[in-house]
Amino acid sequence: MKKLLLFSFFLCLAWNTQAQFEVAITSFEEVTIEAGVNDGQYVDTGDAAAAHDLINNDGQTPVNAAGTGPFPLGYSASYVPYDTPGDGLTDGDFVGITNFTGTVGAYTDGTQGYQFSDADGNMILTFDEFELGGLGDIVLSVDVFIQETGWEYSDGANNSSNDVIRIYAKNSITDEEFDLLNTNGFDIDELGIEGSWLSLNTSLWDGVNAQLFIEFRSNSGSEAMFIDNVRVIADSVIGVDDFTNKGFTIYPNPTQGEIITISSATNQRKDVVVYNMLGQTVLQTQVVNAKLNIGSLKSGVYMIQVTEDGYTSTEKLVVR
Ligand SMILES: [Ca+2]
Ligand SMILES: [Ca+2]
Ligand SMILES: [Ca+2]
Ligand SMILES: [Ca+2]
Repeated sequence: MKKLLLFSFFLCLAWNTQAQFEVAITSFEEVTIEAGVNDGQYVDTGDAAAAHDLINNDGQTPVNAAGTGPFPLGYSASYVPYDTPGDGLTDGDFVGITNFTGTVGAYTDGTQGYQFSDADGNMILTFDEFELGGLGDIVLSVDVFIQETGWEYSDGANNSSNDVIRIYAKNSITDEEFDLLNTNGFDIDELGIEGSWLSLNTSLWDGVNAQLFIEFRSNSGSEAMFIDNVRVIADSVIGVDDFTNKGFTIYPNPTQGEIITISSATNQRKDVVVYNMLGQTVLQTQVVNAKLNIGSLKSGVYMIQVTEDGYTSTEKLVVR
């Protein structure tokens, strides 16, 4: 843990402000919803008394999708019953990717979003892991529309008397969780969050992979929530400007070979340290002829720190 903190600190020093970098985005437009083809109610064919992953059913609204586009972010749904199981999603519910605008008016991006409703238990949407290696000042944002209706206060019990919405990010390394919204212990009716689009956002852990989870516990068709426009954006990237300014270049990067070249304007002796994404040193050496042997590194994302003549800079290194 100590190493990780130190690692984060020096990365902060090395990072420069850049234009925004899009990392992972979904607007729930991966699959086009068409009337009579893949819309209407979703009927779970699994056992409502047992926790299980939900599968897409032919001819029904899809609940899972693989990511598409330049910054793909896929997602998959699962179900966890109440302590005393109810019908779950086996009774047919309006959940999954949707173009229904009767409640929300319009989506915040595009023509589709994702709906949760009447889970008679817990419906959970798990998003693909965000790859954040080499990136900093990361922001996760989610647009949410919570239907205006009468919700029930939650005392934390996993039963049909409790309605809970929880949207949170999880650090893939430490398992630390951070809530964007958690109505447990509250009555949604009293939070002033119903009936309009809310844009929730939070900073994520620099350089560390993370995941988004959305959990929905409800027992009524009038209790619905819509999600759209999930975005992970980075505002900075490791010292590109420093490398450019000092004439530092590392190539090839990404690399598939055993030798990379680290050149600079003055080409003096360089101290090189390579860290893995846990901040652990995996290679430490001096480079005198601009050639660095990285044959000992497994495939993955690393940080390479180069010091020459008292000047230090850090860059992401991808080994394939
Ligand atoms: Ca959308
Ligand atoms: Ca249901
Ligand atoms: Ca209400
Ligand atoms: Ca309820």
